[in-house]
Amino acid sequence: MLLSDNWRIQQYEVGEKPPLTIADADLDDRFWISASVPGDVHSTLIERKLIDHPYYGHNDINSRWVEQKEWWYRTRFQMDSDPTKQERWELIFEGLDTHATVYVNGLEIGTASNMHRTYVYDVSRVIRQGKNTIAVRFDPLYLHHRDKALMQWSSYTKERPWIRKAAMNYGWDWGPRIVTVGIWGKVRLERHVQAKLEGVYAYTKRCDNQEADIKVELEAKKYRGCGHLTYRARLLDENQQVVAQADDELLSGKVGFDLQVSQPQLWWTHDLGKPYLYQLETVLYADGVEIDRREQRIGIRTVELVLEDEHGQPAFAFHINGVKMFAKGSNWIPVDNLIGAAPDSRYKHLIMLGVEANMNMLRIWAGGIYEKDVFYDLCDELGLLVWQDFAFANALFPDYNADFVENVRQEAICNIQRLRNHASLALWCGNNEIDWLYDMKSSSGEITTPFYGETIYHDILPELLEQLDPARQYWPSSPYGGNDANDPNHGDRHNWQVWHGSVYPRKFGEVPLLDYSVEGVTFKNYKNDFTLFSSEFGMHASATKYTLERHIPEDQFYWGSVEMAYRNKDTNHQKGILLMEGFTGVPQDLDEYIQFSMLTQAEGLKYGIEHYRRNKARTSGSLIWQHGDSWPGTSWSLIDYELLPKASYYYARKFYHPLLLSLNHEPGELLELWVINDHLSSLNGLVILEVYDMQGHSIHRMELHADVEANGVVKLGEWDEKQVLQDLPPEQAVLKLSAPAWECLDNVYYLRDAKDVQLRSSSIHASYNEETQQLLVQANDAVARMVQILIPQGNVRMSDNYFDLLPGEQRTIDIRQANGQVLEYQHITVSALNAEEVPATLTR
Ligand code: BMA
Repeated sequence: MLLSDNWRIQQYEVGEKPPLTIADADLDDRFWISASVPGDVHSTLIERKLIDHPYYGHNDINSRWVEQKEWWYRTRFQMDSDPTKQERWELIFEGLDTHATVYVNGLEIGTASNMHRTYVYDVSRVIRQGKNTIAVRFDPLYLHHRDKALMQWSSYTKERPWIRKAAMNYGWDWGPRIVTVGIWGKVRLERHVQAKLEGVYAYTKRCDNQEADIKVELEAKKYRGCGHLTYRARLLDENQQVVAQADDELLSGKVGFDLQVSQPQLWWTHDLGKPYLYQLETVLYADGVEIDRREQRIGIRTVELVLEDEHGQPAFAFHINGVKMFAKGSNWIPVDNLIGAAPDSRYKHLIMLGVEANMNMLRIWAGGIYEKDVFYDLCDELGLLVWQDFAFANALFPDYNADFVENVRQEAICNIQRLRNHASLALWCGNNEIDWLYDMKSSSGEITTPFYGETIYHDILPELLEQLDPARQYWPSSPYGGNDANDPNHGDRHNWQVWHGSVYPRKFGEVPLLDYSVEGVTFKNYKNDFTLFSSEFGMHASATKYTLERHIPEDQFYWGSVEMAYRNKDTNHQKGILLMEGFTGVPQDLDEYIQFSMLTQAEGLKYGIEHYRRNKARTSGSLIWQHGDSWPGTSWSLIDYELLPKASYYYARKFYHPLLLSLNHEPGELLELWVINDHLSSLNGLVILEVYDMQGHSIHRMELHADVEANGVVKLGEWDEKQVLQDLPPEQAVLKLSAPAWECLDNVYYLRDAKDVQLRSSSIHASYNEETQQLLVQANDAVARMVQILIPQGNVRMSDNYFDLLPGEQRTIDIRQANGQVLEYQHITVSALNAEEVPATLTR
């Protein structure tokens, strides 16, 4: 029974004694505020217009009082009869945020102290026929940390290390402080008789196209007077055909067995194959009568993180079903600051956008949550791998305190058991940046205490995983491995030279250095990075104009306004300016800021990722920081809060395409032409390099025959600028790579930084066909740089945007509104960096 209805909330002051009957069935709560569960207090108050939306202007500050109050939730439910002696009734909270006391019919049944856990309470002796009442009290969090020792390091706030809650709730360098409270997960009432299935764990021991060996471990919990227990497990394919089964006694409550599948359909990431899912159905019987059942989808696949290559050299490469893959993806933060109220559709849109951008891996970053089930279900279905951090980010944690450690242990057990059957789950990782930053901060003298938290990542988590998920690998931190922990020669690496200006190489114990200069923060530094795996890197870009306009007061809508600065939560806003200064030049107004920052981010990521991919013999992955936004800010995201992709997102579709034509070049140096093939079959055909001037005249054309191995990379040749450009000055050249016979995308290059490229003024013509729902865009007079199609509406999808056009070249763009709303095509406008904005004309 799902208990999502009739919830109401009410606030009390700390110390103000609520009525003694507050948790009783007959309390008159008609004047309480009705609330959605799952959800949170802020969302409820927003919905009822009791607070202004915290994402508009500085409103988040006006609702800070919410975190100071004591909040009560209440609901009622009906029981047809009293529980019998044989029955067990469990009240299950999938998410309580955070310090809560739970009452049923006026009796306190337990407490909770961790947002990341599921809490199960036995209420068999408390519930009864007729009306029943649940009441939950949430304490303000300061009551639970104000008497605790402060940690010397805890990024963005000192309050969070003792509180097991999404770290980003307290504010991060891309989001505001909104300390949520409430019932953020589903609430269920479950009935069991005699026994219940407590755990079903299934994993692939080995597999190939001929045969697979699946290991299943079952665990049942028996209650007093339980009969003779047996089980039946069946594996069904997509046509509901049974492909393997097992049944037996379950005397001790625990059993392990193998299921053999002949000619299995393997689960692959979507770029390498089909993410095929079987269904595992497990039924528990007592004296032959069915008493419990579970149905879960599993994938037959192996995923291995290989740390040493075939030559005995260090590696960091995921192998799926024995195939080495290049991980292409991004880092995932919570989809909204108001996590509980975020709809599943938001997950669907963000993950689908990832798939459409050719991503095959998402990393769930440690400062958020262990995601909702919908996230992993979608990744299983759509064929994306998940790198899962445990929820420890950028702080010391009090691992010397037994209660804290026990809380953490239960959190880990709960999430390992919940997630371990997902085909998509590739890796567990202990924390975000803690091992690396502890060393940096103790070297600089900022931390003088021991490494509090170390035992969690180096003892507790690996020990639990060995028992509960032996089939999956564990990596203690990200970044980790080598000397220092951000060493390019071992493990994974976060490249924060670019943007944050951190200086590398560095060794353990050295005082960390920052270089805040154009050269210090430039994305050109990516080319010095021969990492084994780049698990975080990126740079800011503005949100789209629509998103900013929606959340900023009109009189603040200019570059340099207080409100614009408020959208940027990063420390030292100068970094972004320096980055643009080196590439586009410093923007002078808001429109330029939007364009310049988007172009810099898009070209910067392209520059770095094409380098990593050309180097795929050594580098095996790139995960961009960051996928989406949790509020309408300016950040590292590819997709803004209103689910509108930035220029970098459309670039990602190209630079993450499994078949990439890539040019490697620096001013005055040789031009190298590369082909990167992530497909599992070899290719041959013609690759064409064409050089144009800004008026679109063809200056030079080269045709090269390419043979590319499966999952391989090849350099087709190298030439000096003069050979390729003839007499054309490099500032006036546009280069286009194409391979007409292959399923791949054209790639366009300029040979100088955007600020030095000599664009001519271009003009755009755009017409929208209401019948075909397609926009036809054409540039005239000159090459149009970064053509931008705008529609003042959220969640709009286009087949392409932020692209370049040669004069006379036409591009047809499919457009739709992804939430099923009507597309506001009457308001489409199109512009380019070097072309005035024009409205699209309408045709039929
Ligand atoms: C890394 C991440 C995040 C942060 C990002 C941008 O440190 O792990 O903590 O938001 O860089 O600074």
